[in-house]
Amino acid sequence: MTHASFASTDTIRAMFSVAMSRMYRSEVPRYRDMAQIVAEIDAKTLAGDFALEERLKRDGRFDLLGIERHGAIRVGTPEELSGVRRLFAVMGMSPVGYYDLSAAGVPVHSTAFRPVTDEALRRNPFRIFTSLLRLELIADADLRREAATILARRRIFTPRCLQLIETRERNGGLDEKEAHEFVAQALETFRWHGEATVSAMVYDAFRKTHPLIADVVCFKGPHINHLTLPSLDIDAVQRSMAAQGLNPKAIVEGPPARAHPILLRQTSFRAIEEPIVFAGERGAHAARFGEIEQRGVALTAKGRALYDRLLAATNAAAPVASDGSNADRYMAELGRQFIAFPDDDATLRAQGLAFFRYLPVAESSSRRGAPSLADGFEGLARTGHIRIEPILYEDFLPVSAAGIFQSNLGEGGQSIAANANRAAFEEALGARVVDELALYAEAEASSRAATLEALGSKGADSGA
Ligand code: OOG
Ligand code: NI
Repeated sequence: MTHASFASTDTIRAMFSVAMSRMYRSEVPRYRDMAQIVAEIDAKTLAGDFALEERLKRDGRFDLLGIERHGAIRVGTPEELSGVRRLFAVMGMSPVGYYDLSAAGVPVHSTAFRPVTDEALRRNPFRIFTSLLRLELIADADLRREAATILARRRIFTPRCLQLIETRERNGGLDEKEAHEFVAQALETFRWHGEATVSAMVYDAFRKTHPLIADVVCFKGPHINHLTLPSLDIDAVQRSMAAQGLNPKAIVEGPPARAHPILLRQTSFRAIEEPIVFAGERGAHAARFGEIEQRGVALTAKGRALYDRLLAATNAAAPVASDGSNADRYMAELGRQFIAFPDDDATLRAQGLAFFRYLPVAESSSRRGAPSLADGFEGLARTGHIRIEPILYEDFLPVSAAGIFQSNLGEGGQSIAANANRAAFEEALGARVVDELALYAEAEASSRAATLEALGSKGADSGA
């Protein structure tokens, strides 16, 4: 039950995302440069497409331009993972989805902490992609033990942060003053620390085994490693980043550009080397980068299977070299493969490939007069009484995520065997992850029921 004097979880999340953005912009100057490019290209895109602004305003996305959509952290132990779960719960963020990245050679598994209701997503969509290091996938037993020992010593939450998490768990919410304090305290967990907790020698040993281990184990906490802005034209941002020397990754991850976007396209500028101090010596570590994303319609299990198949075929036919030299060939092959993915809403819907939201059209504005119950749902849609809109994909893609990891971790490290283990992840998390497909299916079904009810034709839903 919520209490009148509690700050809303949406408000706390919005405060947190603003605070994170401010902190990151002050810490990573290149991120400011990227944000500048994104803003310029958004403005240019809007100027060239008047209908776009109206569309964005209608679905609540216009006011969210220029506001971070997500960030990412990597934690080292089950205790840290369950701790961040409790922290994100204060802001109305639940773990959604299980991502196995070992399949792509990265020794982590992950979830996304995010708001789950349409309303909360509209108020502030900020989420944190969170990965748990899997030491059990590392062959060297001595190194594994050493990493575990170092991790067991660190405390990633301030004492006051833990108190406020407990207060919220006990009372069901935080008042406004506590909420402000909570955001300031939570920020400490994700801040960059320029001093490593180990010697340069230990760091190098971890780095050689796998660069991810060095990044997770050798620091005081799970520094935020990137923030991500939405873009209205990700290909233009990619070109502009390259032109301005921001060193973007070789390819845009995800599906190709389409008339009707699906899932999620992402790119990032590569992590920069930053000076750090090891016990006694100076060195450098590359961790932090900036990312942009452009989202499209959420796919059903059937649509997702088709996407996965076409992406795998692309990677088999034209794999991207680690130096990115054959990126053009990859992008051309991607375009060729995805010809097999229908690119209009009617076909996507008719073939059950994507999720849609339904809205009743006011009688006066529908062209065909009063809705007729006998027409059934599809009939009402055909006669313009129901508006059909794509449901936006709010989650992540494991192959894309692995590509983002790899372009920022740098070369080297042992190979990792594929080994998904959702049960172990949920055990560490201390909770089940929410099934993202169930969320989309529920959003579609409830909009359908509400639409029929609004049209006064509950009986018309004969399943047509
Ligand atoms: C997370 C990479 C995944 C995305 O957008 O797919 C991610 C990481 O590098 O820790 O954020
Ligand atoms: Ni990301």
